[in-house]
Amino acid sequence: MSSLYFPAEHVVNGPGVGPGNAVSKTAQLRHMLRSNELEFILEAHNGISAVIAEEAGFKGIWASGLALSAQFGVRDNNETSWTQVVDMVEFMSDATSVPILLDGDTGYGNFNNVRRLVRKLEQRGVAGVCIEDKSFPKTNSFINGERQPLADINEFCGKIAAAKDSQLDDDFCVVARVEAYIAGRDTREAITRAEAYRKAGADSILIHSALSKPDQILEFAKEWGGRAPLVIVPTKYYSTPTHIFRDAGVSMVIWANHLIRSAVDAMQGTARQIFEDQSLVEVEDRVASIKEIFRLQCAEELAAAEHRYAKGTRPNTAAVVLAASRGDELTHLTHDRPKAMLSVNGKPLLARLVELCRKQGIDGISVVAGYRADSVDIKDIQLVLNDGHATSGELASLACARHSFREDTVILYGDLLFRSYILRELMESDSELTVVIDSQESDTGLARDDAYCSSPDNRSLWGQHVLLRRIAGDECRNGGRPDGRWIGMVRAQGDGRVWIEQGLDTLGTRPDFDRLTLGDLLNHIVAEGHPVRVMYIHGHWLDVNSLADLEQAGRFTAGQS
Ligand code: SPV
Ligand code: MG
Repeated sequence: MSSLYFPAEHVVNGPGVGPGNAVSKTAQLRHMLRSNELEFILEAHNGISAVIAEEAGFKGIWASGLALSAQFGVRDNNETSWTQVVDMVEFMSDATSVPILLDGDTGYGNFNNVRRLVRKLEQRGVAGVCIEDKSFPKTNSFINGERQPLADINEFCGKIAAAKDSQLDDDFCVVARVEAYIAGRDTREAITRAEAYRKAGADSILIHSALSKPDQILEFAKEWGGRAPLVIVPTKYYSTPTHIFRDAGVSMVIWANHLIRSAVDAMQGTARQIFEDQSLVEVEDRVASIKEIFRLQCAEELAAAEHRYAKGTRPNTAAVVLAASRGDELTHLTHDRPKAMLSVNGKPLLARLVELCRKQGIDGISVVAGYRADSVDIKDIQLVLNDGHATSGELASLACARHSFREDTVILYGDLLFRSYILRELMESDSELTVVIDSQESDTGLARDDAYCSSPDNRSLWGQHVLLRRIAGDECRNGGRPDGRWIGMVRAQGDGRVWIEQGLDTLGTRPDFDRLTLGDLLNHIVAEGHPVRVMYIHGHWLDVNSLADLEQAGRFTAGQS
C-alpha cells in the first residue's frame, strides 16, 4: 500500500523503470490513458482518502481541486496557494502506490508558473497534471460556468508546451482540459481547442460538460475520432450507463468528488449525534475504529520497525472466551450450536465479541467450546475444547484454556455484548486483577451474579478505588443490598495471572470443582487476601440467557455492522 513504508515493486517516483523493474507511477498513468480499456480514477483529497481509494481497487487517483479546497475549508477559486496543494498531493503520493493526476486548475499563473509546477510535481511523485483553458483565479465549472472567460488558445498552447518542455520524466502526463461547453460554446469550438492543445503536446484531452445528459460528450467524442486519449468527468451526467462511454471510445472516467462528499455526509451525522447525546456511546460502534485508523496509517509497520531499530516490547494480551454451554433457556434455538453462536442481526454473538476484543488490540483470542463445538467457525481464533462440558462448569472450561493465558489476559463469558468503551477502560486498568461490575439497579440479574464491594458506585467520583468483597454465588442473596452485578468480564495481569493460576490449582483439588464458577474463583482470590479491583459501569451491556435477551441484543446491535 504505502510507498514510503512498503516499497512495493511498482512504486517508483522517478523516470521510467525503477529498482526491480518496477513500473513508475508516471508510466502507469500513461498506460492507463493509452490502453484500449476504459479506465477509472477516483477523487481523493488527502493522504487517508488516497489510501482508501487505492484499497478499493482504483488504479489511479484524481487529486480534485474542488475536494482539496473543500478539505481546507475554502472555495474552489484558487484560495489555497499552489504550494499548499502540492504539499497535500505529496502526502497522497507518499501514502499510495497508484498514480495521481493532479487537477492543476489553470496552472496557477502563466507558462512560467506551469513550468515550475511540473518540476515540483515530478519531485513529489505526482504522475500527471490536468490544466484547464480558463484564467487565474478560476472558479469551479459548476458555478456560473457560462460566465467564465476562456483562455486565449495560443496562450494556453504556450502553457502546454512549457509543461511538456519542463518534464524530466518522459512519461509524466499533461492533460489539457477543454472548457468550451462549460462556457456555452459549441462543438466546433471545443474541437478546435482540443486539436490545438493536442498539437501543442498535450498527452490527453479532458472534455468537460455540465449537462445532465452526455450529449455534448458523445458529440465531441464522435468528431474527435480518437486523435488523443479522451478523459471525462460525468459528475452531472452520472446516470449514463458506463458502457456508453466505453462505446464512445473514452479512455478514462474521473469520479471527481465522491469521497469528499461521502466524508462530509458521514461527519455531519456523527457531529449531530454527539452534540445531541452529549455522549459517544451510540456513535462509537458505528464509526471506524481507532484500530482501523491505525491500519490505514500503517501503524503496524512502525511497530515492526521499532522492534527492529528500537528495543522494547509490550506484554502480550490474550482473551479467553468461555463459550461451552448450550444455554438452558434457549434450547429450542440451540439444537445445532451453543448459545454464543446464536445470530444477532446477522452475526453470531461470539463473532461480535471477538471483534470487540480485536478492536482493543487483543489478538490472541482463545474460545473454550464444548456443546456443538463443531459449529464454532470464527476466523483467527484458537479453539480450545472442554470435552467434559456436559458435566462441568465455567471453571473447568477456564482450566482447559490455561495454556492460552498470557502476561495480560482478559476472561469473558461468550454470550456478552457491550459497548466497546467498557473493554477499553478495562484494558486501561493498572491493577493486577480487575472485575467489571454493573452498578445499575436491575431485577433481572441472577442473584448468583450479585457483587458486594468495598463501597458502592459513587458516580460523581472520578478514579474511585473500590475492591471486590464477594460475588454472591449460588446461595441466595447473602444479606444486604448488592453493589452491582458482575458481568462476566475480568482482566488479570502480572500477579493477577498468578493468583488465577494458583486459584485453579487449589480449587482443582476440590471434589465439587466441576460445579464451580468464575465467581467462586474470584471469591477464593479475595479470601486469599489479594486485591480484586472493581471497575464500575452503568449499563451498556447485556448477556443472552433468554429469548427476551436475544431480542434485546438485536436492538442493542442495531445499526452496527
Ligand atoms: C474538480 O474535481 O475539482 C474538477 C472537476 O475540476 S469539476 O468540479 O467538475 O469541475
Ligand atoms: Mg477542479
